[in-house]
Amino acid sequence: MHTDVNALFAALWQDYIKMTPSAAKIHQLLGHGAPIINDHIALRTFNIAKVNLSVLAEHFTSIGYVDCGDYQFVQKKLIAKHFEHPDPTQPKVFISELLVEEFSPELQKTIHGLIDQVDVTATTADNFIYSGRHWDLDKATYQALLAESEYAAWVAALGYRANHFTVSINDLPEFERIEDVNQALKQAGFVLNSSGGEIKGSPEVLLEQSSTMADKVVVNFTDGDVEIPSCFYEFARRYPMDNGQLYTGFVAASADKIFESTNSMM
Ligand code: OOG
Ligand code: NI
Repeated sequence: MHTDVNALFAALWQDYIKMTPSAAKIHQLLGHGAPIINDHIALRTFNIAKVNLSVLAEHFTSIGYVDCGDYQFVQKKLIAKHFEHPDPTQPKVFISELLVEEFSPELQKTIHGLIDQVDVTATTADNFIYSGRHWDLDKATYQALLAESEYAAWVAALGYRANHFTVSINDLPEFERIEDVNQALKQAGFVLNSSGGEIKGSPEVLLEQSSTMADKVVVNFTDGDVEIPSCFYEFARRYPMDNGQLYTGFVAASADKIFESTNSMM
Protein backbone atom coordinates (compact mmCIF):
# COMPACT_ATOMS: atom_id res chain seq x y z
CA MET A 1 0.00 0.00 0.00
CA HIS A 2 1.10 3.57 -0.65
CA THR A 3 2.53 5.56 2.25
CA ASP A 4 2.18 8.95 0.58
CA VAL A 5 -1.24 10.50 -0.12
CA ASN A 6 0.02 12.66 -2.98
CA ALA A 7 1.68 9.72 -4.74
CA LEU A 8 -1.51 7.67 -4.39
CA PHE A 9 -3.73 10.36 -5.92
CA ALA A 10 -1.20 11.08 -8.67
CA ALA A 11 -1.35 7.40 -9.66
CA LEU A 12 -5.17 7.32 -9.47
CA TRP A 13 -5.29 10.45 -11.63
CA GLN A 14 -2.95 9.00 -14.30
CA ASP A 15 -5.21 5.96 -14.64
CA TYR A 16 -8.35 8.12 -14.59
CA ILE A 17 -7.25 10.43 -17.42
CA LYS A 18 -6.48 7.41 -19.61
CA MET A 19 -10.07 6.28 -19.10
CA THR A 20 -11.51 9.81 -19.36
CA PRO A 21 -10.19 11.78 -22.36
CA SER A 22 -12.64 14.60 -21.50
CA ALA A 23 -10.93 15.26 -18.17
CA ALA A 24 -8.00 17.24 -19.62
CA LYS A 25 -10.35 19.41 -21.72
CA ILE A 26 -12.60 20.07 -18.71
CA HIS A 27 -9.57 21.00 -16.60
CA GLN A 28 -8.55 23.54 -19.23
CA LEU A 29 -12.11 24.88 -19.53
CA LEU A 30 -12.68 25.38 -15.78
CA GLY A 31 -9.17 26.09 -14.54
CA HIS A 32 -7.40 27.49 -17.61
CA GLY A 33 -4.49 25.19 -16.83
CA ALA A 34 -4.17 26.23 -13.16
CA PRO A 35 -4.24 23.42 -10.58
CA ILE A 36 -7.73 22.24 -9.64
CA ILE A 37 -8.67 21.10 -6.14
CA ASN A 38 -10.45 17.74 -6.08
CA ASP A 39 -13.39 17.49 -3.70
CA HIS A 40 -13.45 13.69 -3.83
CA ILE A 41 -13.00 10.55 -5.87
CA ALA A 42 -15.11 7.38 -5.87
CA LEU A 43 -14.40 3.66 -6.06
CA ARG A 44 -16.73 0.68 -6.59
CA THR A 45 -16.55 -2.97 -5.61
CA PHE A 46 -18.52 -6.08 -4.60
CA ASN A 47 -19.23 -7.05 -0.96
CA ILE A 48 -17.17 -10.26 -1.23
CA ALA A 49 -14.62 -10.48 1.61
CA LYS A 50 -11.53 -10.66 -0.64
CA VAL A 51 -12.29 -7.33 -2.38
CA ASN A 52 -14.98 -5.61 -0.30
CA LEU A 53 -15.33 -1.96 0.75
CA SER A 54 -13.01 -2.49 3.76
CA VAL A 55 -10.27 -3.96 1.57
CA LEU A 56 -10.36 -0.85 -0.64
CA ALA A 57 -10.70 1.43 2.39
CA GLU A 58 -7.48 0.02 3.93
CA HIS A 59 -5.53 1.74 1.15
CA PHE A 60 -6.77 5.05 2.58
CA THR A 61 -7.13 4.42 6.32
CA SER A 62 -3.52 3.18 6.38
CA ILE A 63 -2.43 6.69 5.38
CA GLY A 64 -4.62 8.59 7.81
CA TYR A 65 -8.10 8.62 6.27
CA VAL A 66 -11.01 8.29 8.72
CA ASP A 67 -14.44 6.69 8.19
CA CYS A 68 -16.89 9.62 8.29
CA GLY A 69 -20.26 8.49 6.93
CA ASP A 70 -22.53 5.60 5.89
CA TYR A 71 -25.00 5.59 3.00
CA GLN A 72 -27.58 3.08 1.75
CA PHE A 73 -29.00 2.68 -1.74
CA VAL A 74 -31.87 0.22 -1.36
CA GLN A 75 -33.01 0.14 -4.99
CA LYS A 76 -29.52 -0.16 -6.44
CA LYS A 77 -28.69 -2.75 -3.73
CA LEU A 78 -25.50 -1.17 -2.52
CA ILE A 79 -24.01 0.58 0.45
CA ALA A 80 -21.25 3.17 0.72
CA LYS A 81 -18.99 5.00 3.14
CA HIS A 82 -17.00 8.17 2.84
CA PHE A 83 -13.55 8.84 4.24
CA GLU A 84 -11.76 12.09 5.06
CA HIS A 85 -8.11 12.95 5.58
CA PRO A 86 -7.06 15.16 8.54
CA ASP A 87 -5.67 17.57 5.92
CA PRO A 88 -8.90 19.05 4.49
CA THR A 89 -7.18 19.92 1.19
CA GLN A 90 -6.82 16.18 0.41
CA PRO A 91 -9.71 14.69 -1.59
CA LYS A 92 -12.45 12.87 0.27
CA VAL A 93 -13.02 9.25 -0.80
CA PHE A 94 -16.44 7.68 -1.48
CA ILE A 95 -16.39 3.86 -1.62
CA SER A 96 -19.41 1.70 -2.40
CA GLU A 97 -19.98 -2.07 -2.54
CA LEU A 98 -22.70 -4.03 -4.33
CA LEU A 99 -24.74 -6.39 -2.12
CA VAL A 100 -24.18 -9.43 -4.33
CA GLU A 101 -26.44 -11.81 -2.37
CA GLU A 102 -29.48 -9.63 -3.16
CA PHE A 103 -29.22 -10.45 -6.89
CA SER A 104 -30.18 -13.52 -8.96
CA PRO A 105 -28.33 -16.82 -8.46
CA GLU A 106 -26.87 -16.32 -11.98
CA LEU A 107 -25.39 -12.93 -11.14
CA GLN A 108 -24.03 -14.22 -7.83
CA LYS A 109 -22.35 -17.15 -9.58
CA THR A 110 -20.83 -14.88 -12.23
CA ILE A 111 -19.45 -12.37 -9.73
CA HIS A 112 -18.00 -15.05 -7.45
CA GLY A 113 -16.41 -16.60 -10.55
CA LEU A 114 -14.70 -13.28 -11.33
CA ILE A 115 -13.53 -12.61 -7.80
CA ASP A 116 -12.17 -16.17 -7.50
CA GLN A 117 -9.64 -15.11 -10.15
CA VAL A 118 -8.24 -12.28 -7.99
CA ASP A 119 -4.92 -13.14 -6.33
CA VAL A 120 -5.40 -12.12 -2.68
CA THR A 121 -1.87 -10.70 -2.50
CA ALA A 122 -2.81 -8.25 -5.28
CA THR A 123 -5.42 -6.62 -3.03
CA THR A 124 -2.83 -5.09 -0.69
CA ALA A 125 -0.34 -4.11 -3.42
CA ASP A 126 0.34 -0.38 -3.91
CA ASN A 127 -1.53 -0.33 -7.19
CA PHE A 128 -4.64 -2.34 -6.30
CA ILE A 129 -7.08 0.57 -6.35
CA TYR A 130 -5.95 1.56 -9.85
CA SER A 131 -5.18 -1.92 -11.18
CA GLY A 132 -8.30 -2.42 -13.29
CA ARG A 133 -9.69 -5.89 -14.02
CA HIS A 134 -8.23 -9.09 -12.53
CA TRP A 135 -10.37 -11.59 -14.48
CA ASP A 136 -11.51 -12.75 -17.90
CA LEU A 137 -14.87 -11.52 -19.16
CA ASP A 138 -16.80 -12.20 -22.36
CA LYS A 139 -19.42 -10.08 -24.11
CA ALA A 140 -22.42 -12.25 -23.22
CA THR A 141 -21.53 -12.24 -19.52
CA TYR A 142 -21.11 -8.45 -19.60
CA GLN A 143 -24.55 -8.08 -21.26
CA ALA A 144 -26.18 -10.43 -18.75
CA LEU A 145 -24.77 -8.40 -15.84
CA LEU A 146 -25.87 -5.16 -17.50
CA ALA A 147 -29.45 -6.41 -17.67
CA GLU A 148 -29.53 -6.78 -13.86
CA SER A 149 -27.17 -4.11 -12.57
CA GLU A 150 -25.34 -1.41 -14.49
CA TYR A 151 -22.99 -1.14 -11.49
CA ALA A 152 -22.16 -4.87 -11.56
CA ALA A 153 -21.40 -4.69 -15.30
CA TRP A 154 -19.21 -1.59 -14.83
CA VAL A 155 -17.05 -3.19 -12.12
CA ALA A 156 -16.87 -6.47 -14.05
CA ALA A 157 -15.65 -4.68 -17.20
CA LEU A 158 -13.37 -2.05 -15.66
CA GLY A 159 -12.35 -3.37 -12.25
CA TYR A 160 -10.56 -1.27 -9.66
CA ARG A 161 -9.97 2.41 -10.45
CA ALA A 162 -11.42 5.85 -9.65
CA ASN A 163 -14.72 6.06 -11.55
CA HIS A 164 -14.67 9.84 -11.17
CA PHE A 165 -12.73 12.77 -9.83
CA THR A 166 -14.68 15.81 -8.64
CA VAL A 167 -13.85 19.46 -9.18
CA SER A 168 -14.32 21.56 -6.04
CA ILE A 169 -16.30 24.52 -7.37
CA ASN A 170 -15.63 26.40 -4.10
CA ASP A 171 -11.94 26.45 -5.08
CA LEU A 172 -12.39 27.58 -8.71
CA PRO A 173 -11.24 31.20 -9.10
CA GLU A 174 -13.50 31.93 -12.09
CA PHE A 175 -16.73 30.25 -11.05
CA GLU A 176 -18.99 30.50 -8.02
CA ARG A 177 -22.32 28.99 -9.10
CA ILE A 178 -22.82 25.41 -10.26
CA GLU A 179 -25.30 26.73 -12.86
CA ASP A 180 -22.43 28.63 -14.50
CA VAL A 181 -20.13 25.60 -14.43
CA ASN A 182 -22.86 23.51 -16.08
CA GLN A 183 -23.47 26.22 -18.69
CA ALA A 184 -19.77 26.41 -19.58
CA LEU A 185 -19.61 22.61 -19.90
CA LYS A 186 -22.69 22.42 -22.12
CA GLN A 187 -21.47 25.28 -24.29
CA ALA A 188 -18.24 23.33 -24.83
CA GLY A 189 -20.27 20.32 -25.95
CA PHE A 190 -20.16 18.09 -22.87
CA VAL A 191 -23.24 16.02 -22.04
CA LEU A 192 -24.41 16.32 -18.42
CA ASN A 193 -26.14 13.63 -16.39
CA SER A 194 -29.74 14.88 -16.23
CA SER A 195 -31.16 12.08 -14.07
CA GLY A 196 -33.14 13.85 -11.34
CA GLY A 197 -32.20 17.21 -12.94
CA GLU A 198 -28.78 18.53 -13.92
CA ILE A 199 -28.16 19.85 -10.40
CA LYS A 200 -28.44 17.27 -7.63
CA GLY A 201 -28.97 18.62 -4.12
CA SER A 202 -29.43 22.25 -3.01
CA PRO A 203 -28.04 24.86 -0.60
CA GLU A 204 -30.52 23.46 2.00
CA VAL A 205 -28.76 20.06 2.03
CA LEU A 206 -25.42 21.95 1.91
CA LEU A 207 -24.23 20.26 -1.29
CA GLU A 208 -24.91 20.81 -4.99
CA GLN A 209 -23.48 18.36 -7.52
CA SER A 210 -23.51 17.77 -11.26
CA SER A 211 -21.59 15.41 -13.53
CA THR A 212 -20.82 14.60 -17.13
CA MET A 213 -22.03 11.39 -18.69
CA ALA A 214 -19.08 8.96 -18.75
CA ASP A 215 -16.65 8.93 -21.66
CA LYS A 216 -16.37 5.73 -23.68
CA VAL A 217 -13.36 3.43 -24.00
CA VAL A 218 -12.66 0.24 -25.90
CA VAL A 219 -12.45 -2.70 -23.50
CA ASN A 220 -10.93 -6.07 -24.42
CA PHE A 221 -13.25 -8.96 -23.69
CA THR A 222 -12.13 -12.56 -24.29
CA ASP A 223 -14.21 -12.66 -27.49
CA GLY A 224 -13.39 -9.21 -28.87
CA ASP A 225 -13.36 -5.48 -28.22
CA VAL A 226 -16.39 -3.46 -27.14
CA GLU A 227 -16.79 0.29 -26.57
CA ILE A 228 -18.45 0.93 -23.21
CA PRO A 229 -18.98 3.85 -20.77
CA SER A 230 -15.85 4.36 -18.65
CA CYS A 231 -15.43 7.23 -16.18
CA PHE A 232 -16.95 10.68 -15.70
CA TYR A 233 -16.19 14.06 -14.14
CA GLU A 234 -18.20 15.52 -11.26
CA PHE A 235 -18.56 19.10 -9.95
CA ALA A 236 -19.43 19.88 -6.34
CA ARG A 237 -20.27 23.08 -4.49
CA ARG A 238 -20.38 22.86 -0.70
CA TYR A 239 -22.18 25.23 1.66
CA PRO A 240 -21.25 26.18 5.24
CA MET A 241 -22.92 24.57 8.26
CA ASP A 242 -24.14 26.61 11.25
CA ASN A 243 -20.60 26.56 12.69
CA GLY A 244 -19.28 28.23 9.52
CA GLN A 245 -17.37 25.15 8.31
CA LEU A 246 -18.20 23.71 4.90
CA TYR A 247 -20.32 20.54 4.99
CA THR A 248 -18.04 17.57 4.21
CA GLY A 249 -20.57 14.73 3.87
CA PHE A 250 -22.51 13.33 0.93
CA VAL A 251 -26.26 13.29 0.19
CA ALA A 252 -27.66 9.82 -0.54
CA ALA A 253 -30.54 11.06 -2.74
CA SER A 254 -28.04 12.93 -4.92
CA ALA A 255 -25.45 10.14 -4.95
CA ASP A 256 -28.18 7.76 -6.14
CA LYS A 257 -28.38 9.82 -9.36
CA ILE A 258 -24.62 10.39 -9.70
CA PHE A 259 -24.15 6.60 -9.93
CA GLU A 260 -26.13 6.77 -13.20
CA SER A 261 -23.38 8.80 -14.89
CA THR A 262 -21.93 5.50 -16.17
CA ASN A 263 -25.22 4.43 -17.76
CA SER A 264 -25.13 4.05 -21.50
CA MET A 265 -26.84 7.00 -23.20
CA MET A 266 -28.58 4.74 -25.72
C1 OOG B 1 -20.46 7.09 -6.75
C2 OOG B 1 -21.70 7.97 -6.86
C3 OOG B 1 -21.90 8.89 -5.67
C4 OOG B 1 -21.37 11.32 -5.01
O1 OOG B 1 -20.57 12.25 -5.09
O2 OOG B 1 -22.48 11.43 -4.47
C5 OOG B 1 -20.97 10.05 -5.66
C6 OOG B 1 -20.21 6.25 -7.94
O3 OOG B 1 -20.68 6.54 -9.03
O4 OOG B 1 -19.50 5.25 -7.77
O5 OOG B 1 -19.89 10.03 -6.16
NI1 NI C 1 -19.02 11.82 -6.43
